[in-house]
Amino acid sequence: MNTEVPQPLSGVKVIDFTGVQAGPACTQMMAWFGADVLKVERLDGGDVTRHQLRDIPDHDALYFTMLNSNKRSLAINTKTPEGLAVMEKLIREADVLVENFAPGALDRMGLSWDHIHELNPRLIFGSVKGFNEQSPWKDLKVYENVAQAAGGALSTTGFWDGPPTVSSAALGDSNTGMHLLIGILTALLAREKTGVGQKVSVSMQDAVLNLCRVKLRDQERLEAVGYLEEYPQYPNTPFGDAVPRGGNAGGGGQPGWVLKCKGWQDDPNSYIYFTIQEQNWAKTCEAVGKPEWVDDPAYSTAEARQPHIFDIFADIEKWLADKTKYEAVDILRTYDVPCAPVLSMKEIAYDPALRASGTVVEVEQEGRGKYLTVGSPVKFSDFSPTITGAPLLGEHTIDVLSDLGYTTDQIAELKTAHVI
Ligand code: CAO
Repeated sequence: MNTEVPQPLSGVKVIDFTGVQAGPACTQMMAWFGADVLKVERLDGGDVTRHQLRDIPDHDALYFTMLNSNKRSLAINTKTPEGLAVMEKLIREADVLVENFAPGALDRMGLSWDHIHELNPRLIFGSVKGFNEQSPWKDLKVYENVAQAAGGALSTTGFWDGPPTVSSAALGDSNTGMHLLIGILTALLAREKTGVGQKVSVSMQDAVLNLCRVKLRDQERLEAVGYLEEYPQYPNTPFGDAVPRGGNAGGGGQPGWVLKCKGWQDDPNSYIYFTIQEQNWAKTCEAVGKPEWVDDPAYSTAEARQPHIFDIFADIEKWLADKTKYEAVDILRTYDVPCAPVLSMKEIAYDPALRASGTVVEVEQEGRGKYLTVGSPVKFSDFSPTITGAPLLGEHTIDVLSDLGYTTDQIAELKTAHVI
């Protein structure tokens, strides 16, 4: 790493008027990459995640610390004229303002996009809502699973004989934050050319759908031909008129499934994900001890395999029965079979390689001590993000107001008036 290179986003001033997960995930990544991110929070407890699911009484919850590292905190009542005046001063000096309040909350506070743009035409305004402006549901408050329901993830996840199922991956929250980050960085580049900032909006429904595009592909295929040959339903169960839930089937042209390994009876994660790569069929047969499958017409093409794909997987499970998931992957990798052990969160937390790469990091947090969190999944050749602790509520209030030109007396008055 070249330590002389400044952090990529150094000098970018971000007002982080966000809460819960979608907005904070976006601004946290900006902070990791060097932006000066100031979290603006309510006086009464700040971001709700400070209090939710606490593991240590009287200390900010991991939910908060894991989404707000590398930031500063200003605690202020922005619904007072004095608090609004502080926000307006901050907006005049900032490059980016990000918010994810309920629809209309910022307008009610006196901070409409028109007003923000007037205060600082260069500022980029990033906004997350559950639904986009054209949606009949645009007034709804939205959390993660609501977005997964509306974005197509729920109806297509799970097993065909069970209910729609949520994903544990934050498709609605962090994923939307990442989309917003792409939009904000794009708008920052556009500003280099135009000198003017713009509003960047991402809805959670749209961001979920963007990740479910293969299911929209399948809907079109279904309407065209009436079946989806890579789904477990094919060819024995009739398809309806909408994409069904496909269990653990592979999403592309390569069939795959979750297969049991040695010890599955006692260990809920003793499984691998196994993929049959069409171009690797001969080596796959060799790997699982079935060389006779290579040229057998009942097995040698994807089309021939599909009607009895679960018998094939059952045979492969017999081969896996005396191998742990790690032993199995170690063998299969030598035959170029795309596969991985199903890792528990415990295995991930203690994985030395994820620690070495900075994907999982230990961070020192005031009052809490060391805790584990995710580091940057994005790796740069000239820069390595350092993850630091999250701010205490209002930890930087005095510093921020002093920097804005408020005198000690004025700050004391704001305190007396319960503005800060
Ligand atoms: N000072 C004074 N008031 C403040 C403030 C501050 N510093 N910060 C926020 N507020 C006010 C807001 O203006 C709002 O006031 P009004 O409702 O009177 O206008 C109020 O606090 C509550 O805002 P909120 O948006 O946080 O409302 P909520 O907690 O009821 O809803 C959520 C939370 C997430 C459902 C909603 O914000 C939402 O739908 N956001 C958009 C979608 C989204 O990002 N969801 C992802 C959440 S991650 O799972």
